[in-house]
Amino acid sequence: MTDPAAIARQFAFLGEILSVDEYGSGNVNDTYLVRVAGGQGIRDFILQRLSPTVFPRPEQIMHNLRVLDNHVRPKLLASPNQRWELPSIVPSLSGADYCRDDDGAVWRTQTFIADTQTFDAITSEAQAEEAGRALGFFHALIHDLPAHLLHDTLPGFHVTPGYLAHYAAVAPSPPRPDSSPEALFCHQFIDERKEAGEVLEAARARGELHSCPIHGDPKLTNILFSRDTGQAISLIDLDTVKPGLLHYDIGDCLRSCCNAAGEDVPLAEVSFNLAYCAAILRGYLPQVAPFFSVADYRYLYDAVRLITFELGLRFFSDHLAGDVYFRIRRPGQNLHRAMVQFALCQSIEAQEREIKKIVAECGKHA
Ligand code: GN1
Ligand code: MG
Repeated sequence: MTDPAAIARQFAFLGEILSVDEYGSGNVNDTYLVRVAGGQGIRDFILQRLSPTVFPRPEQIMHNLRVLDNHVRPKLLASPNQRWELPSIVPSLSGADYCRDDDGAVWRTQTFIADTQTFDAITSEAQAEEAGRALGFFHALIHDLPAHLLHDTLPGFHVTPGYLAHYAAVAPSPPRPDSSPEALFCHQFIDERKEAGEVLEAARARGELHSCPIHGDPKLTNILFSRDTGQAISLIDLDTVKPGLLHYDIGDCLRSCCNAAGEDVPLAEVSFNLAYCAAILRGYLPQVAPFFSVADYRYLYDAVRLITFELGLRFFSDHLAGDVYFRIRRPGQNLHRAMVQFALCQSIEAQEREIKKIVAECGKHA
């Protein structure tokens, strides 16, 4: 294991490194907070080792970050009244955007956006509306970014039929007789819904939905809220900014923010909160109205149901495959995470009519 403090010393910080500590709750990369004392006082930075298992071409991620920065920064400078921040890349001592350790893994450093906080669960409609507004603002910022400039850093990401094929390859069929009741539940849950896994890709193939640059991972803990005003002022974790469907993002934001208890909680606490769903769409839709089509509205319910199902499927498949993709902190965690997403999916399905009504109402006012 490479020493993160030794890696931190390879970046061009203007000052003395005071500490390097593990940080955050990400499931994929290794993340550290680097505290530096310099001329302007103490400043924090985020140092990350990009997961080589998940991202086999990490240099493409760094390329995309540069492309994103070049596209977004002039727009932000042109509208100084709108507080929105983008983490900047801190160069290495040799002037590169990243370093490699002895194992070849890529490490990069970005500025930490000061005076902000993240939340594990939404606690008010105002906060939910901010989360939705932030995603919509981000979509508007990147919508005109020419997609051909971006590498596909994670082929197949959010293409549900591909995850179903992976599940079929790792799942014993029929399920092993000694499977736990939880595992049997997951097998059956997936089996009953596998046809629905096509819904967004089929709409894309029919030309109803179109590919455009997206964030890829706009879950609640990737939204930064200002400590002063409570406004959402940044979306971080930009590794999956690449072409996709807006529905992957809005589906993921709704599944994450409307699961009022959070992502790793007892099953009894899981439910999809309709008031937060309405608030998120109230914040989101006006931002994207100029480029959101009638078909885009039509697939919103499908998006939140599908992305929730898909994440459960991804967690369960990884559990079956031996926890090779999502980091676990205790045995069986990916099975439990899958159960949480499937319980949330059931809550979404049970409220289908209400969710569609909310979409229709919010659509009228956007
Ligand atoms: C992973 O690394 P992190 O925690 O931001 C995953 C997302 C999932 C999320 C669930 C590249 O994101 O797709 O929604 O876990 N990222 C990747 O918590 O697979
Ligand atoms: Mg991520």
